[in-house]
Amino acid sequence: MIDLSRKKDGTNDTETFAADVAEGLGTSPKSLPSRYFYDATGSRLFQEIMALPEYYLTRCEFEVLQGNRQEIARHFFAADSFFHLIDLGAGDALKTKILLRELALQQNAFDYVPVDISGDAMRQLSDSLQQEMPSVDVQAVVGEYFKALEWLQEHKPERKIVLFLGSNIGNFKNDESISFLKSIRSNLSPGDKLLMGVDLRKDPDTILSAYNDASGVTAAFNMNLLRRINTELGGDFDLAEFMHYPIYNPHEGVMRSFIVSKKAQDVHIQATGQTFHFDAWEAIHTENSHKYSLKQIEELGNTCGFRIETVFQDTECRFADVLFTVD
Ligand code: AVJ
Repeated sequence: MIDLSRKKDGTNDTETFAADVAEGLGTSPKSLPSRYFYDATGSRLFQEIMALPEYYLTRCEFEVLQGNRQEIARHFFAADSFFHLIDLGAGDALKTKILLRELALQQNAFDYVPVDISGDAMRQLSDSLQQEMPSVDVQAVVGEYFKALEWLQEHKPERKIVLFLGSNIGNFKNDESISFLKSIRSNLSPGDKLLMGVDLRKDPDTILSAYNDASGVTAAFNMNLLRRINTELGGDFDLAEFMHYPIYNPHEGVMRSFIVSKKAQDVHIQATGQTFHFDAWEAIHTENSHKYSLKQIEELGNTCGFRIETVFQDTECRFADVLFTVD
């Protein structure tokens, strides 16, 4: 396993978290970065979200990958040369395993490079693949996407196929998704590919329900940000005085999640030594989840130096896995 997660400037994770929280809560309108959802509790809650009846995204992508695995494998093998299969934000790689099972039928054609910021997740994934698919060569990388891609470009000159599944691109703002895809592109060469999962535009009620489930799991996932600030940064958020509030804007195609303060209140955070005031009904913006039309995805790809090779979709056209090529 390759660990690129250590910071050069000597700051630790808690200090970075505290600085990001201070900045987000100190600015108007207030916000918190969605990457802080995923501590152990948040990751467990996200697993629960993926199993919710309302959260169609995961099941749809499963259907897309399951139904098209042979064709996807054909595209990957088409160039007939060894490749690195780089899985950005691999996590437990449940969906990638559908492809790996198919790809593993051809030995020595590729190695699997899962990339994730969680060292625990990468250790567990390496172990489970060793058990389930011992023939697959696994080279896990712990670190942020950019660093991992740069490292790979420098150390692994062979052909690359990048996976960015699960509609994780949706969390970026428009300009961020462009710079993200451009930086992926800058670490790829002609003939390399990107398979990206995107959630498509659809009935706004279907989208809203996916982020406002009846059992309240998504609410707990959102509020986990405040719980984390309490336990890790010595905050005194009273969770009962805040509420989860998601809203979908069909014009922009953006699902936004907020945490709303139910009353005027002050919150003290020990780690930053600051008190933050909330007006009654003041909101913290916590997440964006973009929904795309296929036309927008094509434009986004073209802007960043990618060309669409094939679009794979579920039968109801709710979700797409788009295969891009670098010319
Ligand atoms: C993991 C970013 C794809 O935006 O749908 C699920 C996270 N947030 N429910 C998404 C999430 C609330 C999810 N992504």
